[in-house]
Amino acid sequence: VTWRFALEEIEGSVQHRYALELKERIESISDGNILIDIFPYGSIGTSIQLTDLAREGSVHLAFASPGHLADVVPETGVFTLHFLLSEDENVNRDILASDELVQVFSEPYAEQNLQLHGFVPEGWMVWTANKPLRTPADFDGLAFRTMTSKISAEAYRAYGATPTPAPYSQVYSDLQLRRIEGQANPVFAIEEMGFYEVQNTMTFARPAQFVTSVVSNKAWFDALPDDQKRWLEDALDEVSPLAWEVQAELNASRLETIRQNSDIRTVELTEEERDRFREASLSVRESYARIAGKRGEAILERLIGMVDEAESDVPD
Ligand code: 6CS
Repeated sequence: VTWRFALEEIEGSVQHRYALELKERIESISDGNILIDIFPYGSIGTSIQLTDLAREGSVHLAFASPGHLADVVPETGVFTLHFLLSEDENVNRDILASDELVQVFSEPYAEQNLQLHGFVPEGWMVWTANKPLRTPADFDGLAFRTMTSKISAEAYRAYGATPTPAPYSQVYSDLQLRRIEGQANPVFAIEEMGFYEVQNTMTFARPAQFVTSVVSNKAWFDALPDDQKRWLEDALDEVSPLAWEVQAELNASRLETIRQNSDIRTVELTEEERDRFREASLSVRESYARIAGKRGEAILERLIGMVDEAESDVPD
């Protein structure tokens, strides 16, 4: 049999490396009886289209990023909120990899015929524009590309920007044509999608990690023979820590690549500057609660609790 796995990112990306690791494990444990066919971003559609294909079962496995998915599974919009997770990347890694978090979200995903397998952090979001973005005032009226869900737009509306939702594949040309003036993505993506070629400043504010989720068609997953289910779950468990290493490595090495290939300016915000964004971001939690309802609100509170608990466990 062949399992089809659709990616929201191109070859060489964090998602692609993840998929290759999964493919190797599944093909080996099944003695070549299961093959994984990887579909990198491009040929089969935008993130939302990939999610639709996974919901209807045309692809078995897919990445589904909350930034887009939140219009389908509103509770996932919590990952688009700024200054919510920890400043400590390792705390975030542990929370995002926890069984508890997957359990909390499994019902909202299941209602959309999606089996949630886990969350994958891909690094801090970095802002690009043709100027530094040091204060919310720098966002004033800025046509800023966001992922396509309503809540993703709210995060930047709160800073005064004019949010311009667009699929990932459209961002480069929209920047080139000046239909948008800025966007946010992890460094590895800014490099591989070439955004640094059409922007002159990267602002490091660490507002949020880029988080994605790994899903499968629920009916397909439920019907898998027990041994195949176990192979998939074990392989996903093994790949998750590797993905963490891959994102760290790519985000570091590609910053060097960007520096070598351009004279882009990099701006690191001070804690005081970040505080202003933090303050401005808080109202978006109310928008989230409105959109995601009671269950979403409970998830938000639990996530805040998990961060607090994990941070108090961290030795100084
Ligand atoms: O900005 C986006 O739309 C995309 N960014 C990344 C890093 N992965 C997939 C997502 O769709």
